[in-house]
Amino acid sequence: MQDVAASTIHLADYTVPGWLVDGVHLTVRLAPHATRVLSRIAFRPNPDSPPVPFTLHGEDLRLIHAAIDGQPVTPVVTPTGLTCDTPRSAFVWEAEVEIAPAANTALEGLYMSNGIYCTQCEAEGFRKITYYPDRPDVMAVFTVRIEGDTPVLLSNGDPVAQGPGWAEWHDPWPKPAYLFALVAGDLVAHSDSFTTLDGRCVALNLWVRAADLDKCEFGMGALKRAMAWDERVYGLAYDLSVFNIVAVDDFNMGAMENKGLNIFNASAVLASPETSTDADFRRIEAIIAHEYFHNWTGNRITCRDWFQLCLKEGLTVFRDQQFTGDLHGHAVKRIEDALVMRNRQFQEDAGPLAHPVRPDRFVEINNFYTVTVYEKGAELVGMLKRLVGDDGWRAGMDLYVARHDGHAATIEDWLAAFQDATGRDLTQFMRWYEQAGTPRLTVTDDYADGIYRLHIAQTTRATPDQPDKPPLHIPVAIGLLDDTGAEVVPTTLLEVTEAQQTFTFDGLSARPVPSILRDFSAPVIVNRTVDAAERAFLLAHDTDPFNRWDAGRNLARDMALRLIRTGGGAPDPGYLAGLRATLTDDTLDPAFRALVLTLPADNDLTIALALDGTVPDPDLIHRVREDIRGAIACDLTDILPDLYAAQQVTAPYAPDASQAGRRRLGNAVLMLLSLTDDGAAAQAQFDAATNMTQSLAALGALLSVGRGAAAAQAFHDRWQHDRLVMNKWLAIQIAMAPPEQAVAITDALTRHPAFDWGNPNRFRSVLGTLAAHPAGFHRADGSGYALLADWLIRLDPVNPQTTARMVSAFDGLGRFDAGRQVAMRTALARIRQAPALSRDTTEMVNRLLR
Ligand code: 0A1
Ligand code: ZN
Repeated sequence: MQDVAASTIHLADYTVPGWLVDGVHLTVRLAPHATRVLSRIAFRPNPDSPPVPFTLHGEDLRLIHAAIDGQPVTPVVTPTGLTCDTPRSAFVWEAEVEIAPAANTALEGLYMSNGIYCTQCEAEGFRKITYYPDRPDVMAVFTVRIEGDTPVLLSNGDPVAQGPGWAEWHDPWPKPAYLFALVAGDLVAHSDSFTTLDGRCVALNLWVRAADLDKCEFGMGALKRAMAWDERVYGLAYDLSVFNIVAVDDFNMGAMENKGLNIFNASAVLASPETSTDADFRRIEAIIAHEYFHNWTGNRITCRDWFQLCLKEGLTVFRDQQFTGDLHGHAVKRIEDALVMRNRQFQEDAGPLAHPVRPDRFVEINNFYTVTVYEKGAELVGMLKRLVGDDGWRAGMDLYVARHDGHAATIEDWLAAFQDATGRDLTQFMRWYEQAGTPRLTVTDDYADGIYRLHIAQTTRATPDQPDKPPLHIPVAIGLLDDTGAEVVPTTLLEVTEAQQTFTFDGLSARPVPSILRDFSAPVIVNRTVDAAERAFLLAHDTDPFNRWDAGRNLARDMALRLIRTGGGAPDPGYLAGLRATLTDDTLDPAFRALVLTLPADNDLTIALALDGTVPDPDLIHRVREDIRGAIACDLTDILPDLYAAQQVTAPYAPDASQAGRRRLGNAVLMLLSLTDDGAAAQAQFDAATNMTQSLAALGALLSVGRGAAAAQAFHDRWQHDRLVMNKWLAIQIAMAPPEQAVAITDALTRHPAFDWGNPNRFRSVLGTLAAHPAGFHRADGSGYALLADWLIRLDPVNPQTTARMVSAFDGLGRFDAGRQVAMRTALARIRQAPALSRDTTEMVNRLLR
């Protein structure tokens, strides 16, 4: 195990770079086992820095030679970089190094995926390509020459020249090394173009393997929609003559925003109705937009240091959420984003891995690409927008871009732009970036003599390293309804800044029904004792769609928690009646109705129990959820067949919101129908399906009632040559497995010929799906933990990043009963003892076990 404490990096220790780069010339001579990288870099001392020795980052490089101003030098080389005596004035550094992309299984730096050379440099991968000051506040103009015998040779920026076996690229926009990219391979392009608002024609290419050319059209359309949206909404246009996207099979994350050359996990860009679900289409569009939006929020304005990761990620997620909402409807999108927060981010906040949106220390920054930095980071941006209003938001964004274009910025810079543009004091708001944990608002109310008062108290529990939590500046949107559902006070933003505060509304003729935290206006938990009748009233009448949905979810949640606490029982008639009324209300968007039908996730219930001091029992939680599903299926048996039939789409498949919403509701109903018809409707749908949404949903429904064997085999036989579809085939068998069989099924699938565990998508489809199956993973006998640990120990030397991310599956540590705690600790201790455990995984295990 490594000495991690010694290598912890602290935000407080930031110092400006000692040397700046005026220009970079790279020549890359490609060969699978011996690629040569020649660099020529113009350095000058940073006038803002005291004199410091010249050091460059570098890892896994074989230095062939180095020179300064043409004179050979012999630097001192260490496993993490080199130092060298240099003049105290500007000079040109030259180096030649050798690397072995074919042996790079970590998928960081230059590596090979199915014969295609590609790079991943965020966060600190460039140092595996050549010696360089690999930090985001060193920005430089890059010129790149690639030499190789593949038909396509790509890098950032604009193409300069090319000939047989070589190509040159020049990126005029100064950038940090993490945005460098190179791709070379036997690829073909789906091409198109986009004309910017100021009339420039941009060539667009989506580069794929020839067999995937029929899966590019949707992604290209998504890119063009994103380009037009960013111009229209933010006045931000693309800034090069060409925008290239490349699909690769082996990739640790979804995609990467390299300047002018985005590299995508194939699963995040390739789409066709036969092989992709509606959810895939939506996700692909959002990721393409996300990476494109980074061109301004991340690339033109980048981060000063990696502690500021949320500066680009929170803002860019917020922008992609806005984009999806604008295109497909805000209500459903807001509910989905809130579900991610509640089911995943609140869990992270409540466990040993809790960290602020802007962390102040790390060992390995790759471990901080989290739901807290990304999704909670986006929530902070959304709260800021609510606080400054739409005009203030645009003024602040414009000022932020004008001030920091071409520079590396901080969260302080970000908030200062809004403070200066709007005059609002954001000092207290800054705490959101520094303070981990989910605030809890306790809300009570009273009414007398026409005056209604809301009392709001805020608390945030201690999190690792942060025992005390001063109050936050929380925008709480509320509305007040009368007993017919009419708004007596329309949506109003309350600004909660104190530990306890009272808000008064006068002139009311009767006690109103409050609708609190409308549109999920802040990432907080609201504690308010509300009876089922009031919840049912809001489910029927709330004028805020988010809170209308939330009323139904709270009804279900209160009921589930009650049944869990009492060990079982019958569901509330009030809940079932509310559900019936909502599902049969054809004025409501089917996607919204599908969301109302979705029960609170196991994770959500687990956290609620743990926060209230009850030790959650994963088996019981699962059983109660299943019992409720069974009761719903029984109670609604008279309406389900018609409801299902009404959602069937006869028009040719389109992944639009209208069709997708109907399929979503239809498939949610199908899951219930299967409980009462032994899977007959699901089998019929499976047999007739002409698109992946219908086919996969039917397979899932069949598997969920133990009738999926034949369908699973048929699905396998049809799709065994399609790597992306086979990921779905692997995952769904585990996701739908009964808890007591999930580990055995996972284990069996790891022996299936399709399980190529070095491929991150495959690994996640199998082990990641087990980790996301709460009752399957948290088996009382510890078998789920043991199986995951076995595989993580095997994966770590091959791919530390993916291993470390998946170790977070153990973050229930501290939440469950003593037996499970011991089993989790045993599994983690085994991982910790693995020989030469990576720094990535070591940090995660240590944070979990501290
Ligand atoms: N910046 C990318 C995500 C990303 C992050 C890290 C990676 O490798 C460690 C790869 C991609 C995004 O936000 O889309
Ligand atoms: Zn991003």
